[in-house]
Amino acid sequence: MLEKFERYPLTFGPTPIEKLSRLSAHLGGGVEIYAKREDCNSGLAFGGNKIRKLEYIVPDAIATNAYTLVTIGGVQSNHTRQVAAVAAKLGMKCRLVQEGWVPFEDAVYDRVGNILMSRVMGAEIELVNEGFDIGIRESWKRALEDVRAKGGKPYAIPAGASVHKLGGLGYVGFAEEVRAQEREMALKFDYIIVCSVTGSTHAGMIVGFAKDGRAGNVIGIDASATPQQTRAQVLDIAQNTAALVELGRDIGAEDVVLNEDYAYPCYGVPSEETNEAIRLSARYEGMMTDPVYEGKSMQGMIDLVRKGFFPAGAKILYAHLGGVPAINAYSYIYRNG
Ligand code: 5PA
Repeated sequence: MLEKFERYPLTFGPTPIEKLSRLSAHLGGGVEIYAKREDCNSGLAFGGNKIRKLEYIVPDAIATNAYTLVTIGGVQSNHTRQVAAVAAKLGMKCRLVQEGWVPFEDAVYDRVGNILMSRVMGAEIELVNEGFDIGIRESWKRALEDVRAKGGKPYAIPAGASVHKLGGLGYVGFAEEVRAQEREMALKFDYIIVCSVTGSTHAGMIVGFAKDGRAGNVIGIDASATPQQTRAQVLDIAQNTAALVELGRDIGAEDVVLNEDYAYPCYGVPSEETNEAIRLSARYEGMMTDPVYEGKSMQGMIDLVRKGFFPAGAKILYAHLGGVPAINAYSYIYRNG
């Protein structure tokens, strides 16, 4: 589906699919859970889902002769850390706007994890006191203007690389990769679980899996706590991406499955149930997840298994999108494990 698009390799190659046998057994053994390890996809500062998206955006940045990648996220954004790594790898500059999206106060929240690495990688960081919003932000537009005013050549990457014309392509590629792995493994996944916030990961998967009739089998777990906005953004990106890759069929609201039940109490703050899910996956599989994103989709998947949402024997693919560095900024919660 992606043959006509240029890809700049930033990942190691196809990500491994790992069977989570102990977690599956612990949950009653009625379903088979696998994880696709997007968290291990690259050597660029711990990798993650943005690296896969950026492979299709970087050729455009290079073609425009841009010199500074400009993007935005929360203080512990994984996305901004991955953009900082890509800029370093390409020999570009990086300008990051990091807003106060998360009402969480750990003493070292703005010193450790993602933001620490972005600083070490040389990104110029501006902290802005604004709350959570996945839309286009004034602070980001001001940063772009500022780079221009100083004679620089900025390349604009919106939050999560999502509302970018090429932002959905990476996860169309994910679906193609899964199909190839399914052939090798001689199995087919019945459900794909994905954490959704700015939307292009989920949207790309919808388009990629629509190709073999599985759009509705992609179960988005909202971690934004503003699900109406996330749902609308997923639909919009999926429709634009479908047109771009010439999918040959329209994507409609009915193709977007977004479960809203696990984002509480708000974006970036884990519930007690999220923390239990993080501990469960860590203790049964040695697989770490984070309190902002993957802990919530892990919680959602576990709860849906326990509720009997998936039919007996179902094969479930949990997309592990990365994000573990942020757990350092939540040190007090996990001080005793
Ligand atoms: C993020 C996003 P989307 O934004 O594409 O919906 O992906 C959600 C998601 N898992 C899931 C992890 C580990 C993520 O980092 N992170 C954002 C960030 O700034 O880091 C874009 C919000």
